[in-house]
Amino acid sequence: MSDHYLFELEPLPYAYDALEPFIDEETMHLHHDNHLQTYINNLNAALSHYPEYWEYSLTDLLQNVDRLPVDLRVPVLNNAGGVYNHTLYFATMTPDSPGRPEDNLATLIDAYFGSFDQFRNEFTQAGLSVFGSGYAWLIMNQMGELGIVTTANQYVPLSSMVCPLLNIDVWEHAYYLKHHNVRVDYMNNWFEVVDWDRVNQNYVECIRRIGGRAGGRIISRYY
Ligand code: MN3
Repeated sequence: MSDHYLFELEPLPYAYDALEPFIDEETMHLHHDNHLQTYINNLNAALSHYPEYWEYSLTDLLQNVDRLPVDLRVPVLNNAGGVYNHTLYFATMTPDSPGRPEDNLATLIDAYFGSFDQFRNEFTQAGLSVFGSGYAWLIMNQMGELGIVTTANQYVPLSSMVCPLLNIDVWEHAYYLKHHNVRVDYMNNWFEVVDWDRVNQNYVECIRRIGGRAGGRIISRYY
């Protein structure tokens, strides 16, 4: 992915059928090649009239949305959000999932949620609570603390104080072909393919980006 305009679709980091039987091949084709491509096309189309933003990364666009020209705000929220959210979603799945976090991340999740099973239960409840289309997220704040949030549509919990580590797309297009309307089955299957190593890398990057004082404390405790 070029990190600014013109944004381009990157291939998946694994084969379309690599997440079978948990996430089906046809869904991955449609989701990546059609849905994500459409967000990229729409974002490029919106930005094409505003060369002054062609150097902006997705993060720059999303963090400065209130300062953009009025005509750009909704297209950026929807489409830069759509690109960011799907890129994270596809990047944090893998056919080689260890099934649960390991090492430092496991320690952190235990510290903030009690246990991985408790985290998994809370995260699943969050995903099920999204009415309509949206996402559930594992996020880190500027204190280095972990939390679970949900968002509607393509909104992103991304700011100078919040950094996303992991998300699950609970729009129906993410699961309807295989799991029909049973979102909990999809979420249970998704947990089998989460790339916890990647989530741990995201945590380290988030500490770098927004970590601040307390982030340093967490780093020195766990790294
Ligand atoms: Mn989607």
